[in-house]
Amino acid sequence: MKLRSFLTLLACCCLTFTVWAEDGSRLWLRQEAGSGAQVDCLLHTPVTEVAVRELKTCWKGVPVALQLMADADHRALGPEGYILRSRDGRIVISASGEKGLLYGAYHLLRLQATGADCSQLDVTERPAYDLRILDHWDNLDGTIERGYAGHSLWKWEELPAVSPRYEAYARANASVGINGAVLNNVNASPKMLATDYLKKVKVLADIFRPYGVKVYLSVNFASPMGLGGLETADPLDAGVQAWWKQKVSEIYALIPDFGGFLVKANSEGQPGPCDYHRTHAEGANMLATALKPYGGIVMWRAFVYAPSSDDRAKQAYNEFLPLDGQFMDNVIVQVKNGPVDFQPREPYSPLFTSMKHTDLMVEFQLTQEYLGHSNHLAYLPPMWTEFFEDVCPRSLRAVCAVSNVGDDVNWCGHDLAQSNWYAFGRMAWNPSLTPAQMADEWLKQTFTDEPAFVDAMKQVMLDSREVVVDYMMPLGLHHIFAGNHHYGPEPWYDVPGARRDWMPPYYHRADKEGLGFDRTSRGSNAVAQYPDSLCRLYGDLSTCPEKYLLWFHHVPWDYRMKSGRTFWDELCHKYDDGVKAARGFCDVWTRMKPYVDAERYDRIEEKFDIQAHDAVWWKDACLLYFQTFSKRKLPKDIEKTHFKLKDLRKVQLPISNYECPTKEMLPRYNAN
Ligand code: GCW
Repeated sequence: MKLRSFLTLLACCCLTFTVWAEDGSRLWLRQEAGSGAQVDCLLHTPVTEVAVRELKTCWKGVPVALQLMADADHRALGPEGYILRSRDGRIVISASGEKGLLYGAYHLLRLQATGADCSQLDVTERPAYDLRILDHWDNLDGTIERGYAGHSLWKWEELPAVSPRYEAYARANASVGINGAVLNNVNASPKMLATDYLKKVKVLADIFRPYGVKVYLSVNFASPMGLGGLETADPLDAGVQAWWKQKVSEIYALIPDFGGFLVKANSEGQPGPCDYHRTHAEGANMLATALKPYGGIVMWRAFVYAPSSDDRAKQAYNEFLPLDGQFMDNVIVQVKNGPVDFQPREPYSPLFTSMKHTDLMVEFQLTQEYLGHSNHLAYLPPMWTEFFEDVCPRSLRAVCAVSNVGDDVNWCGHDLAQSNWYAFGRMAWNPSLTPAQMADEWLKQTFTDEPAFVDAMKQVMLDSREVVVDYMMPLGLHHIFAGNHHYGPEPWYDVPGARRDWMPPYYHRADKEGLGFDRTSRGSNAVAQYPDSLCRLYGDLSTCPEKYLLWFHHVPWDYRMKSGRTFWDELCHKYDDGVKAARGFCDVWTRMKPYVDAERYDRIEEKFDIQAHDAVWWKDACLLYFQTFSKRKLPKDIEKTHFKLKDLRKVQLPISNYECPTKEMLPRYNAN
């Protein structure tokens, strides 16, 4: 090769390298620009323009036509459904609404990116839910409550100046079907509704609209006081009602398709209707009345628990079930998947099978508050599938998830955590997609379709959540996290006089007899909140699935498990399995090196290394601590502990509730 051509080639390589730095910013949307495919669309709206542009840029196949159709078949698919068909040497994407065309375009591009055969297409799609929403817990000062991927994407100080990431965010959502974003934390500042801020919200809404993403806001129930200067926020007060009506009309004048409000009321210190001896339904309906003329909705959270309750797990049910049937039809009660709080594993919240006359939506959490923040891989779809085994997807009106997105270049802190954002959108569109299908799609689009890579990493992803459960809280253990953050173990954390339901011993109940929270009829009887068949199953120690054992039972240390081991030995083995599996992830990743660019390889390698070390920290902390109650030896066939309990008791991580610890902050053992 001549020197000149060599230098040109070198220059091209450098250019490609700089343009496509593998910093994770491109998510799963990594298709190279194509050769300018032929794309026809008679309709010209901002939404169809996005669809056409996406196809023209990336589609590399036969000509594509986008067609709006008004026949019954298309109308039956709703405004977002679509049909993709190969016909006479071209592909027709047809839908009854512009959003259907947009989602159809992304479907086609996904097929191309995953290497599917696009020659004989005959696909009909309709989303399972009309509302597929991401909740951001972003504060106006730029921090994100429980956010581990940097600061907020929304730069309130700079708006109306626009960051290119706003559009990139909307595009990513549209590509997986997410159609709503609640912009701010449920612990909401009244300032969010100030006119200055609403104008900034409008800028975001305008950018998101062509991507089919509606904007919603979390509101502080006492805004009429904090912002409006009224003396009360009583929902039955005429002045309060008038204030909300006026505020809502101001919002819709700026944002005609505004989605509505999300409300956390009378929970963890937030104000709410109960402050005025009104019910949650009265509070929600007052806001719903103001929003109704504009088509807006209220998402009212059922995440409530008072220090006086004998069992926190029972409280949402106790407070909300009596209100069943009292909410207006534009109110949706938003319930966390489990009865306590996004733990690595919880049984489903019994509200889902009891509140039959109220629209409900499930709230999942993508940001890994209780799953190793953005240091650990925990691919969440297996958790959602487990939930949907008990809760029929059709019984829900909508789904939402607390976002794991921040302003980190790779959006989610951990490159592999992008898969949870991706999968949430796909699942919300079609909850019967399997975790494996979604992992497969995501891996092929984000990395490579090389089978050796996809097969190995798919297995790692599918195993990851269960592995986290094993090394953190196996067999139904829950909430034994450190007192001042939710990253590491601190099962011993106890402050005399403090709220019991914020202390791990409240949840694990370790004593010389055994371990676990007795929620049977002999204990708190939370089990009675489940339908009879489940109540019997869970309530009997011999039939309770072992994964929920310590959630429902105080289990004697020498109880005989299905494996034939004593409960104590089984617990030790579970932790040990978790550690070994987490180390196994590091080994698999080492073998993936040939298939991954160096930048992402190194970043992910460091994350897996942290995860494996943290697994040992969890195992040693929990087993050594519980051993002070069980007074039993660790089984000989598990790995010896590396740490001493007294040293682990001293670990304090210098992090706030919106930071992920760095490797340097974490306890590490010497493997040799
Ligand atoms: O998971 C807990 C978190 C709080 C959060 C709360 C909630 C936004 O620890 O940080 O507050 O739940 O869901 O309201």
